[in-house]
Amino acid sequence: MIWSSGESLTFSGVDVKNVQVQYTQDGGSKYALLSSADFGGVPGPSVALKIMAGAGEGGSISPSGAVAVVYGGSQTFSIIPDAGYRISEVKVDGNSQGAISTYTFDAITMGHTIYAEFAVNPVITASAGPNGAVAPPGATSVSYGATPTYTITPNAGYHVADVLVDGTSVGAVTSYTFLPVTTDRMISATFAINTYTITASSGANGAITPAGVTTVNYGGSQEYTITPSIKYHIQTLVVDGITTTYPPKITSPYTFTNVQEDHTISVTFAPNPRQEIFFDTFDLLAPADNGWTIIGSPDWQTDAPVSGTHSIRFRGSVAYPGPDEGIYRTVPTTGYSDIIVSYLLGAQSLDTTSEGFAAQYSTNAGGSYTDITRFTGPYTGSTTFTSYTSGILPTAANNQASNFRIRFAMWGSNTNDRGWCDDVKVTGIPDYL
Ligand SMILES: [Ca+2]
Ligand SMILES: [Ca+2]
Repeated sequence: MIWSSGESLTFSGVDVKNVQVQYTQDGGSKYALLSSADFGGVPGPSVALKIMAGAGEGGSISPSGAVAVVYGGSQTFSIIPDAGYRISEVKVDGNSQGAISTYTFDAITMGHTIYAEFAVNPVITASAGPNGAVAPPGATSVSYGATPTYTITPNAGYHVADVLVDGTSVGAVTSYTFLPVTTDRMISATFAINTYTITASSGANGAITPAGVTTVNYGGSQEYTITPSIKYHIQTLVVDGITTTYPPKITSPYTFTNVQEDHTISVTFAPNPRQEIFFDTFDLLAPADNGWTIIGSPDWQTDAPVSGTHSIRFRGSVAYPGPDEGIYRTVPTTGYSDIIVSYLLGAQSLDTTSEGFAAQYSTNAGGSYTDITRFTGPYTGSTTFTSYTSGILPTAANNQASNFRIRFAMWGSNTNDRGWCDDVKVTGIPDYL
């Protein structure tokens, strides 16, 4: 009701104890709370019916301050935390109401207080070492009691080495979910480069280096040196189950690059093929024109016996011991082993033990000779050419740059004592292809 100054007001009711009066003074609206003691006269400006609303650091309450309320009315307050804060407690008239976000005063008959307090939300601080990430990164404010999940992601070629939560290892995990978070927490991860193994092996007669298991970092390289034994070559190279059969002259090393998985490499070796080092059929050049040194006067002849168009004939003389006639030459065997000499020989009229015809070799530049084949009288063999092949000559014949010689020599009493040779061949096994 509205009344004017000077009017009298009558309140009727049972046991009226308090009446709030709103009145106008100096153009402003004011309130007075009248108690039974005041009935009969308004004692001038009086204490208004108010609710004192306040908030601590980290949030606000709305409305706030001295909130004028109507007697018998109601008033709702909202409690709003700032970002990163939460409501910790709301006290109404000094009594905790818990962490509530709204509170309503109903049937207000007296002044009240309401005060909200806030607390900082827990913060999870995440960090990552080089070569990986933890998400979400950095400091993240989380709701009180939340159970956030963190993801640990290594860079390509790396893996999680360890994850620490509050300084304690939880293993090399890629995901971690916090139990309800009520305090500040920390999570950190370290990463390590991936490593792979390369397993190398070889068959007999050669080696691969490094042999066995070698560890290589992600993206790394590893070179293998493949070394056949002397007189052998790489036959097959098997890399990750794929076989390459090498042509005889390829012995290159093998390199794995940008390693991103385990590998295997194995190699087998095969003997080098025997090769011709020297061959003279005497058909195109006279011996003196093909590097031979001549002793006496052997014939470069075309009449029988003959292989091809020409052969060499030796004859004895009265000047025993000889050799009366012969030819010899140096055959470099550098780079070759297991030397074998072959030739065609024939002889006749070797009647006495002082007559003979021999194929020989020397490993000391003619300082001494060793017989390979010798006809010594009395010899009744055929004058027909017969093929002869030495066994593998002693190791001293191997790799002779200038010392290895072959010689065909005749010892006889007269010119009827004869020997022939043709198709002189020296072969060896190359040490390396
Ligand atoms: Ca010939
Ligand atoms: Ca004779």
